[in-house]
Amino acid sequence: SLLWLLCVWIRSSWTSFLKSIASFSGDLSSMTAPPFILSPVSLTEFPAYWCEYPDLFAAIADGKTEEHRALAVLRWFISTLKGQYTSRNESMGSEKKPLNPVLGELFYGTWPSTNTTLLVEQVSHHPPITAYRIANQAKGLVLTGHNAQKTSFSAGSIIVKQIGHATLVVDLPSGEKEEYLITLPRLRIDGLWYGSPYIELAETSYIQGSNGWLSTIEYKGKGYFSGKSHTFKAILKPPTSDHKTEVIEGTWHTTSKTSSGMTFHDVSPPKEEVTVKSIEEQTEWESRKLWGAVAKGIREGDFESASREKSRIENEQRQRRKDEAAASTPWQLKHFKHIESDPTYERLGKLFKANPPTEDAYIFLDNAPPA
Ligand code: CLR
Repeated sequence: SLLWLLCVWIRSSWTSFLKSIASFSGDLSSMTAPPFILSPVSLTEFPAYWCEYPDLFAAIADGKTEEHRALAVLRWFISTLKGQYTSRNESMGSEKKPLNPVLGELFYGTWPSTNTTLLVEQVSHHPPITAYRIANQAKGLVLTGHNAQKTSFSAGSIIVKQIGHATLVVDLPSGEKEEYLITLPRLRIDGLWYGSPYIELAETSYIQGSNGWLSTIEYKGKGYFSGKSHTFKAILKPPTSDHKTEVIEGTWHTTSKTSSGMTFHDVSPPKEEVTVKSIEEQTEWESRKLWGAVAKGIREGDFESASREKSRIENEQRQRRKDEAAASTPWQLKHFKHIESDPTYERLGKLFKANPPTEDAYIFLDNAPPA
């Protein structure tokens, strides 16, 4: 029957997709995936996951002591993980391949409840690198970061090493600045053989405060120390022995507790998704406008027009790069400036022996568009 043929086709295109992953390491974004695994959302939208609980972000500024603020940073960070790593499974049934942003692609948003703003720019296409800035001006909070991925294949899973880091700057009422360096966990994409990929986090990530407080977050999945998926253990270590170490355990997509049994984080309340201008109000470089036709094709199952529109965008980009080369006028970033080594990363990274010891960064040019 027709259904049988369809199943056979899906299996064979999925199998050949898996084979192409297995024989490959590097940049997954450039790989062609079968249509049923395509997401209509561009990677430039992903930094919005950092602030889907804008109150928890804002609460960092209300911490009266270094310890309270370090705990608030950790609580906010853990509370972003569910959105970052499980939300495609929730909204689309499995992890999907996001649209690969073009150089210069932009994504702007706000969280009106707390007057928090988001600005994202695709700062490199090859390899894909996304830079972002999230600010709550009234609270004196700014998160700046960039991310890229290195992928490899191991024991049936895709391993994604996240490259890049984020820094959070807190303007204290005293006029001093407190900084936090945030590193990112390693991802494993499992469930590939069943055609329903999902993410598990692995290894360790860190949050180092300039006040000396250090969070070490260890991630485990099914079959490790608890047997449960999405398990983590965070240890918040004080700079001196005047304070005690906090240990927090739980599953990041639900809740966690401190060692005294108090609830530490709970992501069951509804999240606040980022608010974005309507497509009609967006410029040609803004993600949802730029990918509008492709996204429509994917959403409606019209993969022919999706792939036609995608080729049109990619050809346009290739032509643009050729023209730039011919005129010797390389593409200029709009909101960020690239620096080879980030002094904040080096200074704070030293405190926990960050690996690598130095990383590049993208500095915000302080030119957000008017709201
Ligand atoms: C991007 C930065 C975000 C967290 C995040 C979540 C999901 C990751 C994504 C990052 C990078 C791209 C990614 C994606 C999951 C799947 C996708 C690794 C790290 C790859 C390119 C697509 C693989 C295709 C399979 C679904 C078969 O803060």
